Amino acid sequence: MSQPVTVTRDGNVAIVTIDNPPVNAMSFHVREPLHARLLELRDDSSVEALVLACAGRTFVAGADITEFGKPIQYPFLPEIIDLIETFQKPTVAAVHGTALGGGLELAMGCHFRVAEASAKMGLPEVKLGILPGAGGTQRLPRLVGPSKALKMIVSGTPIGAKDALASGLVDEVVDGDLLANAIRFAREKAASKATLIAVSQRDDKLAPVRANMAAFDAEIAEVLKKSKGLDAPKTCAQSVRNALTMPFAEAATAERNFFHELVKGDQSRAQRHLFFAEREANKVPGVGKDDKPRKIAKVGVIGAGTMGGGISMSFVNGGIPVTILEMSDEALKRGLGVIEKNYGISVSRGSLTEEAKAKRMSMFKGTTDYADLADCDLIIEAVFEEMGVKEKVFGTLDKIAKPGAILASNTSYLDVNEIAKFTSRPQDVLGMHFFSPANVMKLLEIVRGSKTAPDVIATAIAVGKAIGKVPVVVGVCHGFVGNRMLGARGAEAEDLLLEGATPAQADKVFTDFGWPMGTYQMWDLAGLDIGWRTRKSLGKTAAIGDALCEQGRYGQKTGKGYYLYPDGRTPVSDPEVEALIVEKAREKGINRRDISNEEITERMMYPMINEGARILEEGIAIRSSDIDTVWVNGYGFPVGKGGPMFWAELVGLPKIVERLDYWYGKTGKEVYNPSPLLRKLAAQNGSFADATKAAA
Ligand code: TC6
Repeated sequence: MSQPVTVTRDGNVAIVTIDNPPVNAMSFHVREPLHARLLELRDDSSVEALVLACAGRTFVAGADITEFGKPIQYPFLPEIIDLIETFQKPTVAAVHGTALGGGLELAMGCHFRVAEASAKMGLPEVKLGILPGAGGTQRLPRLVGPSKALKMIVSGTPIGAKDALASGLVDEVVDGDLLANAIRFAREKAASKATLIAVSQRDDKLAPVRANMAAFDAEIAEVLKKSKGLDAPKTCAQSVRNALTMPFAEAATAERNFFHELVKGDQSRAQRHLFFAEREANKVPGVGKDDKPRKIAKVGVIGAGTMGGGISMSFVNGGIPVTILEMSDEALKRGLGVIEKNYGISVSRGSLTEEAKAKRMSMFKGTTDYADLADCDLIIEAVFEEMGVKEKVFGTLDKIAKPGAILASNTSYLDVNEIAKFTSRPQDVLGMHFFSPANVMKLLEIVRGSKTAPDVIATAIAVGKAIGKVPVVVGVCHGFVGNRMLGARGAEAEDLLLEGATPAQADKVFTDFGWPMGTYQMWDLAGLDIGWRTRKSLGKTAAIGDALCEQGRYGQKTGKGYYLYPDGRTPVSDPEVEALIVEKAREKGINRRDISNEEITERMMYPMINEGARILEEGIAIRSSDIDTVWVNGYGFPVGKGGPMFWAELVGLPKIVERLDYWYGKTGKEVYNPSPLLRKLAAQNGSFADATKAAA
């Protein structure tokens, strides 16, 4: 193994190189030698300048997240950065790849930063439920100004080298040899003998803002608008504010204390869990390094409706041209028109230029002829959810698609193994289940059929990541992971109303929990007629849901459903619906009673956990963290609670089983019958992760 920290010399310039693959995280085994070498170099009079660089694909991408929550060993990162600031000779960070979190904090400890044009810099700690704890909230405002620092730290979004140069974060952007340029830069600074000012001592960008704290507080209120329920964004903002109101050392100590508080909290544990969960989801048993992804240069999408259009936009946004097939010229024109309109909205919001819109539109080709899909590497169908329709589509695709083309269904519920049988190449068939709006939602459920080839799974993961999705591989069952659990979550929604809850009360329990909306709001958004049609086809009924549809109340699209929508979007409780609920309860002989918020949680969220446990038990999900990844990225489960399975463990599996048993005893409904796995884990005080390990 190579040394994590080495020192080389180029004349009077010392070059310290960190080499800790894959992303040069600042683990203890880097911090210890780095601290020791820096001490030596600071006091070495033959060294006139220092360059801090990294080997491999990136500059330091942060502290080592795996060390969080454990006792951290000395030397700590803030001490190392403080040590760099004591150098009385120029120190220069040479930044390539991504300087993130503790990595950027390290670079800001240097007097100067030189970056490659492709480099990205940011403080993404907020996404892990923490704040930059090594001076980042203090040094970044001094370099780029408090307003920009506030936005960068609260959003966690990195900026590019050009922006970093313009805002003062870096001093030079280079196109050629980064190290050679950083050495040249360091040598020039040493030769100039100019006074060196540590970043912590700078005040020029703080002073003007200090003069109008009310305006800055208004900026804080604005950036915190989207951070509902999360502690880290608020703490980040507070810490940046401290840069204006406290001396550096005092504010840095406060920052460190905030860090320690946040890192041990449940929200940060949840968000760190999600960080690793997302990466773990790419590791699929039976898919190895030798299963190289196939090349996807051109994609075909069948269906230009809401899903097909959104899927097509996702690929085009990711730089992959798309041929969209529709049944008629009118349908095609309508579909492409909607896509153009959507891009137009982005232009009007300023997130896309007219040129970029024109370029994207030029990457779509519309057709009504299947033969035009013959050169596509991946073809995804997004047509009507009916096996007969899928049979026709896949039978035709089998005839026209080139050998090796991947044939995917965007089905939400249907059996992918059945669909694969409609072709002579089941090894090339899989499910790629996108979530609406497909150009926005990050989740991609990759449904692995019994015959799907490993390299087809590898390709779906690779192309999914390339277009910015979060892929999770799941097995074949009705509704896969997400929709199957969603069904369990909504199973008691009708009865809760009949027994005494109101849509507004139950939905508030959900929004207070951190969901973007509650069940009835979600149904109104999706369209109540969809469930009504399904119920009718299955011979099922739902007293309230059916009655609403019979009155033409299909949800938002008709201006009323469980709620009224006077402005088209915002739900308002409707006394008529409440009267309807009372009437239906009376018809059924149900005495309505007060339903507590706790009961709503137990009867909606615990069955969802139970279904998750069944899914895990059946091997439909590979690991419990995959289920969490599905729910956070596809259904708005609050990140600060880490996904349903992580949250279940916070609540306590014994408690969940006890309450499921209670409701099962009372109602006899199968959704409450605890799965054997859940019961076993609760009895053993075990975790879902243990169950995954045991199964592996
Ligand atoms: C911080 O710095 C706080 C400081 C205050 C201190 C007081 N630690 O994402 P990839 C692993 S907080 C440990 O697939 P990419 C990752 O799990 C930190 N491990 O690669 C994966 O492991 P696997 C602030 C880490 O090229 C492997 O590296 N920094 C860390 O798609 C490859 O990762 C961040 O939040 C880490 N810091 O993207 C940045 N980072 O192969 C977090 C990565 O065993 N990192 N790993 O599965 C990233 O955003 C991305 O990894 C990336 C590279 C953009 C650097």
